[in-house]
Amino acid sequence: LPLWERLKRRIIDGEKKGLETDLDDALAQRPALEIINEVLLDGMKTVGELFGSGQMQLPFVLQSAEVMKTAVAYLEPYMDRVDGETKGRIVLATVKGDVHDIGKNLVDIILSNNGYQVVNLGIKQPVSTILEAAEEQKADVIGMSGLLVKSTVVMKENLEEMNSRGMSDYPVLLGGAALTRAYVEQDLAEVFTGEVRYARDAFEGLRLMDAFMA
Ligand code: B1M
Repeated sequence: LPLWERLKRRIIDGEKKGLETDLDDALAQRPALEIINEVLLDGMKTVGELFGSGQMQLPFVLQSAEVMKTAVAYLEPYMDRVDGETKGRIVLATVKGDVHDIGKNLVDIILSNNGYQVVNLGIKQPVSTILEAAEEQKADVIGMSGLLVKSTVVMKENLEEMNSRGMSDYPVLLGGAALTRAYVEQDLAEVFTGEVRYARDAFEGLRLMDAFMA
C-alpha cells in the first residue's frame, strides 16, 4: 500500500508494528498536524463507521484508539509551537460518564502549542471537579468534551450547575462528535446565562479561545 493508505490502515487495523517508521517517512513529506488531520483522523472516522454499522467490535476500536494515541504522541514534538507569554488558561475535561479523550487531548495539544495553559483533568469528570479546578486554577475558560449523546445532556446539566453556583462569568467551550452548533449555540445558550460556544474541531477551539481572551 502507498504510505498514506498504509498509515490510515494502521489506525483501522490497530496495527502498531512499523508505525514509527511510517510516521518518520510521513514527516519527511508533510507537517505533523496535517498527517494527524488528513490521514490519521480519516482512519478514526472509518473506525467509527465500521463500529456504528456493527462491522467492528469494541476491543478492536480500543486497539485503533491506542494506535491513534501512540501516533499523536509520536508526532507531537514535531508540531509548531508558539513561544512567548501565556495567553490564558483553560480547564479541560471529558464530562461525567464519557471515556472518549482523543479529541480532547488534541485540543490540549493545539492550545498548549499556541500559547495557552491547559489544565487537562482527564475523562469522566463530575461537574464539581471541573468547577472547583476552574476556581482553584484561576482559569479564564472552561472546556468540556463529550462524544456520547448522553454527554450532551450532561453538558446541559453542567451549565445549569454553573448558573446556580454563580459561575456564568466563565466562558464555556464545548466540543465532541455528538454535539451540533445549533444545540450548543441556540439550545444551550438559552439555558446558560453566560457565554457558551461550540468548536467543531481543535482549530476552531483555538480561534474561540483567542476570541474569549481578546
Ligand atoms: Co466510542 N462511541 N464508545 N469508543 N467511539 C463513539 C463516540 C460512537 C459515535 C461510535 C458509533 O456508534 N459509531 C458511539 C456513540 C453513540 C452515541 O452516543 N449515540 C460510541 C459508543 C456507543 C461507545 C460505547 C458506549 C461502546 C460500548 O461500550 N458499547 C463506549 C462508551 C464508553 C463511555 O464513554 N462510557 C465507547 C468506547 C470507546 C473506546 C474506549 C473503545 C474508544 C475511545 C478511546 C479513547 O478515546 N481513549 C472509542 C472510540 C475510539 C470511538 C470512535 C470510533 C472514535 C472517537 C475518536 O476518537 N474520534 C467514535 C466514533 C465517532 O466519533 N464518530 C465512538 C477522533 C477524535 C479526534 O474526534 O473526539 O470527535 P473527536 O474530537 C474532534 C472534535 O469533536 C473536536 O475536536 C476534535 C478534532 O479536532 N472536539 C473538541 C472534541 N472535543 C472537543 C472539545 C473542545 C473543542 C473541540 O473544547 C472543549
